[in-house]
Amino acid sequence: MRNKTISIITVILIGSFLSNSHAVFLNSLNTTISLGSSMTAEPFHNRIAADSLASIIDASSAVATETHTQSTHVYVNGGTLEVDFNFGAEYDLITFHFWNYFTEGFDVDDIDFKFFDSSNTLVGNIDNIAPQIGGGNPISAENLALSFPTNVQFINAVLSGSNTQVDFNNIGFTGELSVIPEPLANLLIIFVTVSIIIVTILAASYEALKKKKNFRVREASFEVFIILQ
Ligand SMILES: [Ca+2]
Ligand SMILES: [Ca+2]
Ligand SMILES: [Ca+2]
Repeated sequence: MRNKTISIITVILIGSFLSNSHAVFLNSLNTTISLGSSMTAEPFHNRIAADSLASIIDASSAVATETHTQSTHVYVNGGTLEVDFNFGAEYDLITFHFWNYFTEGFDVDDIDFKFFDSSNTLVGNIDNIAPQIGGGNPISAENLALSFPTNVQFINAVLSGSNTQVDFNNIGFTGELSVIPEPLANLLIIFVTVSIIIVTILAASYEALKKKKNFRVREASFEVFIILQ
């Protein structure tokens, strides 16, 4: 019974690992961000680059709100902002979340994305995304389900404003880990299946041996009992 339970649990665990169907919010826990190659070292208006970059990806969830202040916003006064994201693994992205500034005078008006897989090969791009202005202060995310390419590990993003003002609070993505390559998945399935068969055979042999031993002990006890009689 115990062996059957172990086999079932193993199959369920491997099945859920292979399906990778768990959507995750990608923020600073699983993402790093850096300035794009076109940027100067300190492009932000009143905050240092390290603090501004960190605050782009610090939303705790897609539904988190954030209050715009001089120490939470990300602000380029006169120019564009280019940033690079790295998720550490390939994801199939589902939703883009953006916390834009809440008036037209400073908000982001256009975003261009380039998507790359784990080998840094370009797998797609989405240009001219026009986000809405943020909904008041605190700001809530606008959620955009875009036609993302699959197997995305790196993103290059260029944000601009029609009046060269770029002000926003957060960027986030929701995605699922991309399916592991088929040859590797097949190997894993074969390995697990063989392991389960071996464990089941060994367990059955052990049970049989145990029964045989118990029978011999009972037989010996019976013989002793007859002699004593
Ligand atoms: Ca932030
Ligand atoms: Ca604007
Ligand atoms: Ca706008």
